[in-house]
Amino acid sequence: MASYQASPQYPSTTPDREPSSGVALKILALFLGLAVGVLAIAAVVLVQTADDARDEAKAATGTTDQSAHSDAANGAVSLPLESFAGKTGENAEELALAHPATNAALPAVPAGELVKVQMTLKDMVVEVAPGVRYNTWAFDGHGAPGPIVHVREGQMVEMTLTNGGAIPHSIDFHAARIAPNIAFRDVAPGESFTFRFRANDPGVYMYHCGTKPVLAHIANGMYGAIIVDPATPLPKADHEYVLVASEWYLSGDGVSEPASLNMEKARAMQPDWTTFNGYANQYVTHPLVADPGDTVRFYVVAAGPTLDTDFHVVGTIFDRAWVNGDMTQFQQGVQTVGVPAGGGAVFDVKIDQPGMYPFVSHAFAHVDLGQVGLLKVGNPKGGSTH
Ligand SMILES: [Cu+2]
Repeated sequence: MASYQASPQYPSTTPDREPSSGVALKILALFLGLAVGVLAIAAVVLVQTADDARDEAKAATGTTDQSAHSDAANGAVSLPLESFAGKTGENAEELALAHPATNAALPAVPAGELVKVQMTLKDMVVEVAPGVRYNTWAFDGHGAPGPIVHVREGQMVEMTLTNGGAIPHSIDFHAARIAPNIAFRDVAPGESFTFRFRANDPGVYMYHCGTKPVLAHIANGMYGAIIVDPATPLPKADHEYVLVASEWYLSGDGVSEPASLNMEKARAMQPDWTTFNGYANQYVTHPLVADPGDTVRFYVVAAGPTLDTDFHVVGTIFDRAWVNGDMTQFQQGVQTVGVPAGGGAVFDVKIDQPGMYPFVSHAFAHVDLGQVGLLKVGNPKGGSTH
């Protein structure tokens, strides 16, 4: 089990203090100096005494019980934190096979000028890894991430959030230019709220609950992707997949009973699981598919709540990468692109040779924790290498 060693908090910034014996020695030295008139000798003694005092003070800083007990009120974190990484239910392979993968396919853009989006927030249990259940605040019918919203530049989005949960929630669309205190306001339990924004900025964006503490609301599953197609379409792609990367911080292993959020782990950025589309390794068990020679487009959003995703497809190079979701230009021939928490990017790969091509966050601790999938090109023989 990975865990941090308990470590002392930052060393005290209090200046070194001379112990009382130092003060006594000072007086003694002064007395002696006055008595014998050998001030030079006394000065040498004082310097040595001060050095000793500093050493003592440093030693004391290192050995004093500076306990790292948490103080929830000021956000401090108590280390070590117990990790449940890799703890699945028994027969994990069977459970993974039985768990249907989240549909990553980009849905079509709705017709018309106005796109109505309705989401109902619900307190619900979802599975985040084989046999690992978690108490989310998530979107009814979807879990986490929420539904993929796909519109075209210039369309009006009408968002209605219905709060079917127990506490206030809200929804913040990064694709909108709108006063957040009005549009992204808290919606009380049992209430609905509707606002509109025009999607004038093409890109791939995150949406999420913005209710405080936002760290908790995102960590509990309140996030998703909104894709705004540019008015001038991107080059044709044969497959378009949406991957929302996120991490999970568990209060227990989630096997015997559903886990909830461990806020200390969230603050310490020590996730138990990291995922694409909410479930560890789901596209390893149920790969995304393409035919040789197809152009495959990935829309990647890093939902966090805190960690970035370093997107990379093993065995190929991005033919086009719209970095940071800047749809006005793409980079060519790049290997790995950082997608910041709260950001998005678009990637094209064209793979001619049949095979199993892993897509990962190349920050490889994330792969160990579940942020990896496979793109199956053609009908290859043999398994994957990662
Ligand atoms: Cu919320």
